[in-house]
Amino acid sequence: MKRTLAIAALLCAIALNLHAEGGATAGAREEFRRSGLGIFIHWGVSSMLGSGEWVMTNRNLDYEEYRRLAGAFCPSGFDAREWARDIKASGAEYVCITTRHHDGFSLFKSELTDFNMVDATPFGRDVIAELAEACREEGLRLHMYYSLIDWGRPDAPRGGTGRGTGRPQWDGDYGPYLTFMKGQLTELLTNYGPVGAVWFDGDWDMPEGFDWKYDELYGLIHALQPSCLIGNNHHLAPKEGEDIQIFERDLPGENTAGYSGRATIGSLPLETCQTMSSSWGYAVNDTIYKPVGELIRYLVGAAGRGANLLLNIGPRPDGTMPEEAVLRLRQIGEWMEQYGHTIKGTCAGDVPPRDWGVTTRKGDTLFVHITGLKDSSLYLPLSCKVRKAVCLNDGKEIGFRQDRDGVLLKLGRVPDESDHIIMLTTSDK
Ligand code: JFZ
Repeated sequence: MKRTLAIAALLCAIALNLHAEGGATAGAREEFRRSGLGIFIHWGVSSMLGSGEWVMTNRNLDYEEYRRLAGAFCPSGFDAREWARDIKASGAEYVCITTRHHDGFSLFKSELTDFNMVDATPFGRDVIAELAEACREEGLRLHMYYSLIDWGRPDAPRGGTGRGTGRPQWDGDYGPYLTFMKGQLTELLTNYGPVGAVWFDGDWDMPEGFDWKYDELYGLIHALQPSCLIGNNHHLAPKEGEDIQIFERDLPGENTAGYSGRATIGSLPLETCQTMSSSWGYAVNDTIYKPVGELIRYLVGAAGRGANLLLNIGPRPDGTMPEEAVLRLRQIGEWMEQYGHTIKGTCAGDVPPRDWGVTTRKGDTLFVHITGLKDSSLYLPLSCKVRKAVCLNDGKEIGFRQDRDGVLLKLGRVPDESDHIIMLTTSDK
């Protein structure tokens, strides 16, 4: 009896502990944390207008006329396998795609609205089904962006955006729209195999205090796929039921884009999303892409803050990815091939982010990522002992001098690579 009790108590303690650490999503959270890089895709009928994914509200397009765009959406160059291969080549571990953005267009077959890829377009193919299959083949996890906002549905909450699309007045009853979203989420989590994460967006559109009933939405997701992660781009501290914390156009701790001022960093796995060019969704004149060195520094900067980078591409209306984007995927991939192990599976390192760069740690190895230094030596405050220092860019050992408070690295020259990496083997003092 005593033994049974003890075992029961132990099981209970394990269950409680599991719950505190993420319960059924604990494993998926850790896998996510180790991922380093994901690729974001913004694509839909809005891509056809070539002015970004906010074109419907930015230009006050009529909601009924907008739906007719779908009748011309026939992306003859769409090839999910090519997307997945190009993405895989970057070293990314997952893909997050807009299954439905604020304009309300669903990229997947849905019984709950005709405004979807299969029923409303001459293309008639389920893009999400094809991408899910291609991702499985390439070993990429699939994440689903899902908008809470809908600028075309009369029953969707009327927030700060989408006010000029001609929809009839909202009656204030959230029930029918909530039912619609639950129906769609059920489709998404039932018809496409394992979903790595659902990525909500649009919370910020309604006045503070509006109840989106996350308990019901999140509960449904975890009931359908217990290990599916939930993230929400609400720019606030994580809410109950969420598995990851999302930052937008900012590295955790920064607030350059003005979105992250209220987001205190919690203990959940972190992700920050950023564009390769300026726009999320395809824009004809959005041709200036960030140099690959800048993207690598952003990726490294995220890793040094314990975050994954979700790097965006806006495919063209014909379904192809801009060459500039494909080139960068390849270049990032070449870098990852050599140095991916210095960010994937690491945690933020001993030295907090500095102007010169960041640190990441894996076991007894500390990686020093020097991304902006105009000196040939660098002093690091450290409480551990350094046994060995190797420059990964040329494989050579470098000199160092240790004192009570840290170590002076003698780099031998002023670093000029996108990321000059020094690998330190450390031990306790
Ligand atoms: C959101 C979307 O609106 C955007 O289209 C894109 O999908 C991006 C990844 O996420 O961006 C936001 C989020 C919040 C605000 C503005 C844009 N905001 O608070 O004003």
